[in-house]
Amino acid sequence: MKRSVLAGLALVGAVGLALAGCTSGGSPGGGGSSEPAPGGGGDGVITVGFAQTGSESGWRSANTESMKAAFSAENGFNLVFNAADNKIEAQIAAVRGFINQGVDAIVIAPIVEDGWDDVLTEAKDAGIPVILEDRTVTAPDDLYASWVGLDFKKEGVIAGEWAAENFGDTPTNLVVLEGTTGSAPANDRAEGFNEAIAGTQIKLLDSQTGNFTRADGKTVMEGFLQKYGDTIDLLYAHNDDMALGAIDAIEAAGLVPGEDIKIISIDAVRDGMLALIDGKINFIVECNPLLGDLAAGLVRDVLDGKAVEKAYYVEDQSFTPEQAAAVIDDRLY
Ligand code: GYE
Repeated sequence: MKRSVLAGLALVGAVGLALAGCTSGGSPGGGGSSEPAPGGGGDGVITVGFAQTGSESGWRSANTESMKAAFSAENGFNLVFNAADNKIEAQIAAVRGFINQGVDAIVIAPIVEDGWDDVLTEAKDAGIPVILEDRTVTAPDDLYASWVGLDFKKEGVIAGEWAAENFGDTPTNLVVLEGTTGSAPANDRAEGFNEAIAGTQIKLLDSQTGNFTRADGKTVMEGFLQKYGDTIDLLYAHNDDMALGAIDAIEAAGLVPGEDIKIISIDAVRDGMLALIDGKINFIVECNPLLGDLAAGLVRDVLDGKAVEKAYYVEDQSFTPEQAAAVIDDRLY
């Protein structure tokens, strides 16, 4: 598969790239054109149906905002927005609705990886291009035009390497809060982390889904604490929100998050970064949610008939408390 890495976006965000009108590096929408692109109504306005997962996390709020800002009326779009409350059937129904409505293009942040073949085939048969943002699917890649997002497996590897480096030589009991079951980030972040800690003295006590939410992160951590008490040394949470929920549970159990139980999480949203600076989280791997301008660029390019690659990876970075403190004032989310 052809893949392209969009480097340097982590701090400035996708907005910076679009404003710069960058034409190099194979980034989508590179022309920076304000010309209306072709699209249904003959008025130059492009109608786009966007099927969002829901509103489970801080990452998701930032992603939705970024998408709404990019697919704005000022930018020549008519955005039909749907958030599926993380219900797979509802998200597929929303995509079918967009097809019936005859939108010019469909953008999907797929809740789970599997089960997309039928509805993607229906979109293809209807001649409506599909662009995926954020999460990936297992469906054949000729069923969608392109994808833009993050390398979730690499995020897991970076988290796991930090764990291995800091705790790998001493017996360490690990619990894991997984993201939404069947989602690409939950699958890939687990795989990457497990590969990186293989052969170390880190031992997995338990791993359960917290559905990427604070509430479930807290509830599942309460269960872990009841079962394993203070034998837990390390928590790996697949996102900041679950780590923040777990912090509440750890404090309520009379333990000190970041000390009695070390915490690694992923996303680097503002609340997560503040907890990191506070010492309640020990290490965060970034996952950049500002994908709106890149997705909008892809929609324009595909409707303009330009060649696009199948996958565009946005680069992530990682933060210790000191590194977080140095950048917190410049963060966009
Ligand atoms: O890490 C999590 C969100 O798909 C990368 O979904 C995204 C994940 C993100 O709910 O916070």
